[in-house]
Amino acid sequence: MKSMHPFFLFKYQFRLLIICAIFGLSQPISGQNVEEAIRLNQIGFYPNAQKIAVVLGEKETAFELKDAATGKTVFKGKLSEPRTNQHSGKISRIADFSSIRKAGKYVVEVPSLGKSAPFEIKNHVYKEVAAASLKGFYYQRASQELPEKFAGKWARPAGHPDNKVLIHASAVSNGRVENSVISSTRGWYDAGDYNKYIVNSGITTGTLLSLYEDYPSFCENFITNIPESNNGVPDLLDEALYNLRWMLTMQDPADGGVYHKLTNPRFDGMIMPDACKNPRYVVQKGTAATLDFVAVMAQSARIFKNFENKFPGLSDSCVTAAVKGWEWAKKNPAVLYHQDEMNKKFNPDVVTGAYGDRDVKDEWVWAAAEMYALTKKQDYLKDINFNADQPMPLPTWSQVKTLGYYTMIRFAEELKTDPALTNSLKKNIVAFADNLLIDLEKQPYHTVMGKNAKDYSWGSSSVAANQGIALLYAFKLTKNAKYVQAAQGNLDYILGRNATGYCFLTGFGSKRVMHPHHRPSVADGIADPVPGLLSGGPNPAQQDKCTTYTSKFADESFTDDDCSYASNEIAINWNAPMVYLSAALEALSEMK
Ligand code: 9MR
Ligand code: 9MR
Repeated sequence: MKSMHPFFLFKYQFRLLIICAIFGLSQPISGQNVEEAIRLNQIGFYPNAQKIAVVLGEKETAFELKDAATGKTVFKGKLSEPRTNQHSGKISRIADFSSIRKAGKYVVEVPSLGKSAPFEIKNHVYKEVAAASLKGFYYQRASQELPEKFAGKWARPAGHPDNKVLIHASAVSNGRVENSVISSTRGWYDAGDYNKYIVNSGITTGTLLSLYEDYPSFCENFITNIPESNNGVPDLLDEALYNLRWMLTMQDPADGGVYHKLTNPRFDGMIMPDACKNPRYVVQKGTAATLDFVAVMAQSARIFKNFENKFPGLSDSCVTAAVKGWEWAKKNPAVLYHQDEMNKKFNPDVVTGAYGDRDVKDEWVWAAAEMYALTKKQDYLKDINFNADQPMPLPTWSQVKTLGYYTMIRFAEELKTDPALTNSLKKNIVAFADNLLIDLEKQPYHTVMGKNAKDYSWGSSSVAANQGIALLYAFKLTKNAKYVQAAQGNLDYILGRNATGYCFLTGFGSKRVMHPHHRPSVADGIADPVPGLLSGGPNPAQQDKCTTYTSKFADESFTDDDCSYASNEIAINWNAPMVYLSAALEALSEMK
């Protein structure tokens, strides 16, 4: 366009605009035109599952299902009545092709619009999604080289050895003076940053271990190609153990309290792990960290008891750690982590992720439930209020009560728990699920996710996944398949049937997340981001102030830009429920 007269330039741009307008939302993806006004799970569906696509707009009333290779029409259907989106006011209709069960590769076509992303109908359709999500944790490993054999083109040298971590002034204790050195290697990086936070590690590890306890036989063949594969232990447990070994180092041997986090004073730059050289500290012990630690150690003790021959003494070490942690918490029932307060008293200032929980009642519930399940001692439940008469909160890093419910239910029979308590917890889980299901058929994307604008909080993809998990527990309790269908709907949401049109798991889908706020993905010079990581998803608060958001509507407030830590970071506590949901659906599909 060298030296074009301004008038022609204007005309040229105008023509471009018209062309764009004609082709509307379509954009070429993986070599074909995919109509973005048609939204669906870009991976696919089980043969007997509910199969739904969403068609944006009011005008169209019919759709076709076509064989992706031959273009042959296999089904013609009518779109539903229009639905109005409560967040954006946009109108859409539902295309339901659940009756098609034949395995194959298909597209949905709305004649005047175009074709959807291609997808499959087949058994084990989420096998790769589930395995990649678990493999995502391998890529988050600190202190370890990732060789090509396991990491493919994302191979990288080890970063953050963490064998010389400093005791922060806030963390001094008997035998550990300020700036003395401890070793605290391994563990997973928390997220797009490289720090390691016990509170967030707790819910993450607990969620993964619960998948193992809920679907043990599925986990036997849940394979991710990690260095420990073939050691006779499920990969899921090997992966969890990588983090568990780090967690064990975070307990102060002097008194059993657990450091809140292992961190740089400030975030590393957007550089590779091995390029990071800043000193790292363990900071202040706290009750939330200690109780989350106790819960995970108790659960691990239970699980690794059955692997005594592989890991001699591990289970006992976990018991000891859990008991010591519990005793510390008893003496320190509500020591909160106030980062700003801490920084007023101690140097250096620490400004990385705070995970500053203001209420530890729920951590008490979770830890008590796990200790009780481990020891069968009623004592642990003394003074613990399960508050089953109040609405059940969805698990998040700051709210873990429901993890305690899940464990109490899982072991109710074995523990001969008071039926009054068990029944109240069961009722609460089912009530939570029923509440999610209200008005499902009015939802623009036909998902329980997003009914409430509050679902679009920081890390909203994990809200979808955790709702899915709660629904699967409701299914276990009632055997009513409607709960599995709704859980599946939330996986459909994550994999593309949502208001952004993105498949939120890196490495998957036709409309992919390419620029997560994830330091290795930004710094490694490889176009594709590290795979198997769940992007946070829409978050209308837009705390990152990135300028590339294109919408303020709650369900659209997402930008695939690495500036966006508020909508497009990845995090271990979001990946874990993604692993659970996709793997549990696979496990359940095998049982039918
Ligand atoms: O990279 C950091 C990310 O992991 C956190 O979630 C986020 C919020 O705490 O902060 C990111 O770091 C940014 C910092 O807060 C402000 N300066 C720019 C940093 C990198 O984008
Ligand atoms: O997931 C956390 C979210 O609930 C908080 O609102 C947010 C701001 O404090 O921090 C999120 O956690 C980040 C953590 O602080 C640092 N590592 C990255 C985490 C995910 O963005």
